[in-house]
Amino acid sequence: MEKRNQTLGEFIIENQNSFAYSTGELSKLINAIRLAAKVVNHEVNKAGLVDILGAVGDTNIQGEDQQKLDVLANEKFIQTLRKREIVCGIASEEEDSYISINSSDENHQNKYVVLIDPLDGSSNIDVNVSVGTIFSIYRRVTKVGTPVTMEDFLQPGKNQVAAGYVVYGTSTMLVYTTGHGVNGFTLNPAIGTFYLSHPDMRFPKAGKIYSVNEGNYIHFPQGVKDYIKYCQMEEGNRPYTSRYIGSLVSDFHRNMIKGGIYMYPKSSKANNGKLRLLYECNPMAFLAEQAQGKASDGHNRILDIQPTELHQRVPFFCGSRLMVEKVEEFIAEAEQ
Ligand code: P6P
Repeated sequence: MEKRNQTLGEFIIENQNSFAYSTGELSKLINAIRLAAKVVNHEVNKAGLVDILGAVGDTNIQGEDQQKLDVLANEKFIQTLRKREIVCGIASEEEDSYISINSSDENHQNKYVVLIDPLDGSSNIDVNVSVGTIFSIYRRVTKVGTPVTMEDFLQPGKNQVAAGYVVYGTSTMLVYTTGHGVNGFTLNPAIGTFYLSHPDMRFPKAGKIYSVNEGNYIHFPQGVKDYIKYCQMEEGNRPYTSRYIGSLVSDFHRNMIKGGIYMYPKSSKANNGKLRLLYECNPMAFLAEQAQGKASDGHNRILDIQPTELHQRVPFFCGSRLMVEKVEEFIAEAEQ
């Protein structure tokens, strides 16, 4: 029987034994993310009313203007995760390097590292367009009880034990996977509870929506240009529909429900594209594959890429499997 209206808390408990290494810590970690999501949701929803819109006048390591809400979301997630004695390290888009968290209890050694994009799409904040939080969870690979090292963070995406996002949209949803499918929970703001609203989410195998910033068209590789023209041709079930919100989480979420492909290709302006492998592409790729979709850099499976730097960027093609395979065909053909 489908358990709609099951709360996120009930769902976590019921599925705890399916988690890899089910020692209850991963459940506590997902619960911590749930709490931080509610706190950030509260701030995002009132952003227009209090002085947290706009930029802080500082830039992050990406050289991007930090929005006040970016900084606030970053602080809330780090604070919540740090307090719960579950993680031994955190990496964030908003932090130059990773944060090492030593357990205050020498008998309880934390085993998980979390990588987050605390508020993705923040350029949309001041224009009231949806934004999101993306998270990615690994077990550490270095010796438990010792301080984390960069090696704990530079793991290929296929090692993730959990990943998900929060989309602060017309409603606030938390969507995540622990490697056993993808489930979506909608927040009832009146009582602050997430309810299972989208069980077992799947990408439709094909779709008719393509999401890409076509303002960069002339800078794209030829194969990507050819695919975009293919999407626009009057042929069969085409032309497709172009939808681009400028917020990865929102474009991904819509495409997973309706079918579609999201693309952030490399270009002559950005040789590795814009999206970061560790805390944007890997978690979204894990979700995509768990939802029967696909995620590649145009040639290789995202989850197989061995990271070399914390903030490295990769070209990103993600969504309905047949659409990702089609753009890969165009890219390969153009490179022959
Ligand atoms: P552009 C937001 O900054 C983000 O990382 C994604 O959420 C979004 O899809 C993309 O960048 C938008 O980038 O260059 O098209 O404005």
